[in-house]
Amino acid sequence: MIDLRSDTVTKPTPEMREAMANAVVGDDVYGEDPTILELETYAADLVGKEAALFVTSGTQGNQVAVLTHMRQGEEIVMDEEAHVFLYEGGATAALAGVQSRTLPSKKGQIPLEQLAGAIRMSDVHFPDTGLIWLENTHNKSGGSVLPGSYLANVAELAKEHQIPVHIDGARIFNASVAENVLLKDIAKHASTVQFCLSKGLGAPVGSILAGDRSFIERARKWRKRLGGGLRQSGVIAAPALLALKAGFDHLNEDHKNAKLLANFLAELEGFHVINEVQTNMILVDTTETGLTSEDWLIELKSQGVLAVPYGPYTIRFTTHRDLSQNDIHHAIHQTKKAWQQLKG
Ligand code: TLP
Repeated sequence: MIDLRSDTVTKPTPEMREAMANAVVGDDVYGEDPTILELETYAADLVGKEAALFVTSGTQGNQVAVLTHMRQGEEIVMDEEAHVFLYEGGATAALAGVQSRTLPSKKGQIPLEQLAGAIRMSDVHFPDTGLIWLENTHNKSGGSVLPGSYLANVAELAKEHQIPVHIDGARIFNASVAENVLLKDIAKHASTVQFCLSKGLGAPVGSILAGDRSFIERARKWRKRLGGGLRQSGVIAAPALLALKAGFDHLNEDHKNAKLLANFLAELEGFHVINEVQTNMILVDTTETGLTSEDWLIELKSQGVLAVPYGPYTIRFTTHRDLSQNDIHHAIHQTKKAWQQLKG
């Protein structure tokens, strides 16, 4: 099987497994796990923040951020296709009791006038705007990168209104590599950033939430309340630390592979690649084939290729570090077979 469902499907490398076996550990709830402490310090430095917290997942990192930044009844401004709005089970409402103000965006970029217009005035009738949310890369539009100029403009607006900005940087490494900018230069536009260790980097578990020291101390308490205070978690921090220290230039390969696959898919009659492939995702619209994404996914699976539906007529393909260029050539070959089967 060539698994293009997500970059979350990677398996730890032999080196990562060795690091897990040899990890020096302690009880992290007592703040005594040296490997976790090293990972948190390393990660904070990488994104230019004072402190960082290891969390179990991107979702937990995002939700701890919301809980720490906000109070019940406040409002978050975000784009209507944000992962936190679409794919986190309504957690912001269920856990933090906050309201989401969702606005249309182009590839994750809400036009600035609309963003400014959504910030609430002080009035007894209105919720207070407690947070502005950005996602980089932007998943639903196919891994789009938010330009530095846009981040800077949002940061300026937020500063003017004294509202914190959070970046859901589940794939911030892809953004950094695609634009050739330092992580720090992306993260500097936000008060807090969440990034995933278990996506492009290939670590098996975990994410990081980074921000200033006092924020991270309060976040630590929220993580505990959510059951995310782990004990000898150095065993899962060790492979992540290894992955971070090894650097992430290898993501360029994933991006090249995505372009290779996209070029092929665009040539299949009735398939339309609807995103500009900037990182590791390809979105294909199948409407013109007269078949739904589910129809295609069933046939693709029987040919040994896995992908996910991103709408009734949209398929997402995602490249990652467990797929070589040869695997992509094989996926192309098998996709051709699927096409011949259904349309040939
Ligand atoms: N995204 C997953 C699915 O949930 C859609 C994927 O396969 O892309 N923020 C962003 C931008 C994400 O893409 C994801 C995962 C998360 C947060 C949540 O991370 P986890 O899965 O670690 O909770």
